[in-house]
Amino acid sequence: MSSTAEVRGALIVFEGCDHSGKTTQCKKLVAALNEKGIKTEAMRFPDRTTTIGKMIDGYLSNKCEIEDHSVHLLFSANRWEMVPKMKSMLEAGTTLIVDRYAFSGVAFTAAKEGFDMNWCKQPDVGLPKPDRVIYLTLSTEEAAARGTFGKERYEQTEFQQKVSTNFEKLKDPTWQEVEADKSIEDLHREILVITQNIIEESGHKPLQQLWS
Ligand code: 2DT
Repeated sequence: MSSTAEVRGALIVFEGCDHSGKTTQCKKLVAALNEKGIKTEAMRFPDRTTTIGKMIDGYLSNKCEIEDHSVHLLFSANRWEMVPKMKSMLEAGTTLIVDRYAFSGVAFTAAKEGFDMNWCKQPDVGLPKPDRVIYLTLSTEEAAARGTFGKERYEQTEFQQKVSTNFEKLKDPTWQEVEADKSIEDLHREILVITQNIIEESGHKPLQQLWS
C-alpha cells in the first residue's frame, strides 16, 4: 500500500488521432520525468492485461464480436478497475502519464451509428479527472504522409475523421492542444516543459471528478 505524500502526483492524459505519436511521446516523457527525479508511471487504456482487457483485445483484433453498447461499457469498466491503483499512486506523489482515457471511449463509440455523446459519457462520470489532457493534432496532409492504418478495428480513414470531430466536441479548458507536425525530439521537448508546469500546479489541488 502506498502512503500519502505531501504533494500529490499529476494525472496527465494524452489523446489524439492515429499516427500523432501519442505512445512514443508518453514513453519518452515518463523516462525523462523519472530522470529528473519526478516519480512518474505510465498507464494506457485499454489496459489489455486484465480479464476485461483481454476481452477488449479480442474485440479490437477482430477475434470476436461484442455488441457495441456492451463493448463501450467494457472499455469503461477497464478504467474503473484501475481507479483504486490510480488514486493510491497519485496520493503517494506519483505522476501518471496516461495514453488514452475516457475521451477516446466517447469519441470512438460516438463515431458509430446511432450513438449519442451524452449516453457515451455516462459510464465514465466520476472517474478521476485529468489535470490536463494533452491533445496531439496533425494536419490532414501530415496524417496522410504518416502512412496507412493497421489491421485493428477502427483503423479506417472515414471512421477516424468522425473520431476527430468528436474529440473537438469534448474539448474543455483542461485540454491543451499541441501540434504534433514536428520531429519526435522537438515535440518531446515541448511536452516536457508543459508537463513539468502541470505537475507543479497540480500538487496542492484536490483531484476532481470527471464530468460531474
Ligand atoms: P490503442 O492502439 O491505443 O491500444 O487503441 N478505444 C480506446 C475505444 O474504442 N474506447 C476506449 O475507451 C479506449 C480507451 C481506440 C485501441 C483502440 O481502442 C479504441 C483505439
